[in-house]
Amino acid sequence: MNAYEVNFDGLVGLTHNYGGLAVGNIASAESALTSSNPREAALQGLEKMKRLSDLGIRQGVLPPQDRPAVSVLRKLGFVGEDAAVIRCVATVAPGLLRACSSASSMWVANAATVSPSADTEDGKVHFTVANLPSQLHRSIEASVTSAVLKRVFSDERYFVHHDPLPSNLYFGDEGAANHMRFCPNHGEAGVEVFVFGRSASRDIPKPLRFPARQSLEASEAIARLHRIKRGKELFVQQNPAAVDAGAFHNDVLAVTNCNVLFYHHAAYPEWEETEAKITKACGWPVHFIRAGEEDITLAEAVRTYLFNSQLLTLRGNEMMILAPAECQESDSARTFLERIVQDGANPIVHVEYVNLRQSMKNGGGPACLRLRVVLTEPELDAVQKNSRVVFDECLYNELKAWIEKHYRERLSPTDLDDPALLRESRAALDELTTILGLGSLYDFQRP
Ligand code: SUG
Repeated sequence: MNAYEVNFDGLVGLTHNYGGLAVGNIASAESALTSSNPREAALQGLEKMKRLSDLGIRQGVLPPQDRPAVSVLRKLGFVGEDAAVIRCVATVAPGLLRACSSASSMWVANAATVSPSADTEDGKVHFTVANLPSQLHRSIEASVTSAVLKRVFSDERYFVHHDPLPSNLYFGDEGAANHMRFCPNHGEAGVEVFVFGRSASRDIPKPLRFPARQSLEASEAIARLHRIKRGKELFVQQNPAAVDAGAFHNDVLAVTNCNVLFYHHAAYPEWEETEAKITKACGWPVHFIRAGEEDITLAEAVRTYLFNSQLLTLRGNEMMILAPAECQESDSARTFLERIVQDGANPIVHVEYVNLRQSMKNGGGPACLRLRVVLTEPELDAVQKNSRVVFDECLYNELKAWIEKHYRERLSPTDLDDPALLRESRAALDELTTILGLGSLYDFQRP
């Protein structure tokens, strides 16, 4: 059946800041406690959506979460008016205020794992919201993410929503960032590759320096829940050495689109074996575009996020790469990309660069900011009937004006105790739910 890959991007939230919260994420650690520009961050993300939409690629948008998460702070014993809660936590536990203020829900590649209807036994699109237990600030995203996805993909004839897995490191699940899909084209049955960093129950190599976030047990559970067609799921381990070099998610070093895998050879411990497994499971020819250490070092790949580029189908089988601007400034990344485009043996015909520096400073590149959802015509219609999250020029203009009206131009982690930030954020989100046609979504919107 004909189907589109729709990239749903997370809008950057009003509290975008550099709290240095993400362990194993080198950019986040390096930016820790510097000042951010939330307005610029949100506009950079919006311009990416517009560019892809202008290229004829289907684009959607998902709203940010309500931050600071006062409801979480209340569960931890802070009491009084919202402003009092924030003042108190800022004094006694500033790290907790930072965790509850992160705008990390923008990286919607970690929102959920999604299996298109062509891949599943029941012919429905399956969603499992990621529980993200390895980082406190991310573990508090799951409930609102569930509410958002259930609202956007609400038609039960087409969409199945699974609860997040039990919130424990045993079932640590990071969503689509550790999931890849191969297919002859988007509408045909594919092979889903679940990439894990460690096992909670089996004795396999693990990183020594940084945590591996995704567990094999979580990946196996999701493959079962999604009822992936027999023999069409694969489990592949991330290279522990790559996790230790800062590749905290698979998508830091690898990206697929249809029959192409673009990756750094250090992503997997045994790349030859990984390619052979994928080739066998697919049964159709796969282009492996593999960079070796001689092309770009692992450290430079992590610094530039070359493999966190978006790999997108343009028309027919032609594809493009949307790479972070940091790649254009890196001789090895840029040279490698130029070589790919010149090589007629692969379907990639075009490279573009995108400025996402505000997000990149927290370790979030182009691919982190989007959740891919492959939808057939009737499935896409069902989404469009229900809300206004599918991008067009008019929505772009409204969102741009909304960002310019509400977002601050400078925010430092020490500003998070300002109760005005909570008020500003809520006023903006309240307006946003109207723009996106989502109704009341957040706790603060309910009596
Ligand atoms: O979970 N950064 C995110 C970046 C997520 C990138 N996503 C993918 N690779 N798909 C993370 O590490 C930093 C937040 C802070 O430090 O305030 C952060 O959470």
